[in-house]
Amino acid sequence: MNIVALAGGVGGAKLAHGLTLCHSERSEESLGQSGEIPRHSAARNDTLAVIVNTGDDFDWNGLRVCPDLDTVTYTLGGLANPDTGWGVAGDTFECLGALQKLGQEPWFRIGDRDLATHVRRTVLLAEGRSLTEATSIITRALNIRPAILPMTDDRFRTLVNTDAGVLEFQDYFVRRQWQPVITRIIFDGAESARTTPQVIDALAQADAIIFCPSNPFVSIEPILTLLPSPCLGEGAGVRVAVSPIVGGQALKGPAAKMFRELGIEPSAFAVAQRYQHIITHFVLDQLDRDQESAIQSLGLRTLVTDTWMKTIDDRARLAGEIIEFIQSE
Ligand code: FO1
Repeated sequence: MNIVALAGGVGGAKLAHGLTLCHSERSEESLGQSGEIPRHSAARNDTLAVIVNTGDDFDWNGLRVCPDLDTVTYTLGGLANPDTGWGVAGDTFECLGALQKLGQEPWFRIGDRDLATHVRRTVLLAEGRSLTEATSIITRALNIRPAILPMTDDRFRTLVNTDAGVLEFQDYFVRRQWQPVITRIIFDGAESARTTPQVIDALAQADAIIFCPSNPFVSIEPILTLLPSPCLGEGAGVRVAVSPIVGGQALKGPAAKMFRELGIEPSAFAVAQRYQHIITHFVLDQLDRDQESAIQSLGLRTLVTDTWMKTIDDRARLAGEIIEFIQSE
């Protein structure tokens, strides 16, 4: 079965990792620290492609930093910092410390090993390669088998209009710890940016498309704005969204706060409503079981389960349950 996952940062990367553990051709690194093979066995000639948001990307000291691409890459490569979900496990921050001595504000913490990724990507881009090509060179070097596909090779920046003015995404998310109140989300470049042939091809071959539990507004929505509608139409097969909102809260990040600031009560149902016209199936957490029938009334098939991925085996379990859910149709 060919699966395409749409992902942003940490939540999306975890489910994508779970899919590599129980579905697609597994790279040894993707087993992570535990090393044991989870009970969900991979079926033959299954493929996985992960389409990743690039709206969070920005230039840091002249380097192209792609937080969501790197979080997915490091997570699938078993390299990610397990505490933060982003950056490289065990990384040092010597260069950042030296930059601070030279007067650089250290609010965006780039580790020394992480720095290598940004240097390498920036050089590949300067040599004329697309972000898709640069990402493929980096993921191949890290022996990561699933395709990690930027949603576009063009310029696309997520800005947020807030009570502190219009902010670049990392300024809002990291420097100000997503505390400013959002009135509008702006996709700067959306009108001219195009998705890539690799994304179109992956979606055309997909038997199932999974909307990972990432922020609907600033991780999934940017990807959706770039996809031609037939990619997610009736002919696109099974399309499953996994709620990033559990018990009215986001497991990580500002998604629930954004819902409220945009005038919507955060809930699994609210997420299902946002996606209802482009999905066929919905996965919600057992904490929100009381919302299942309302979500079914939107015409969606539902799976209620434990969606909280605390451990690597949780990731494989959830991914396995979603694959069974897809195949049960
Ligand atoms: N998030 C933070 O909250 N603080 C940081 O210092 C930080 C550094 C960082 C470096 C590289 C990288 O790939 C991600 C990093 N992130 C940091 C996370 C990043 O801001 C978010 O993961 C995404 O932009 C939101 O999905």
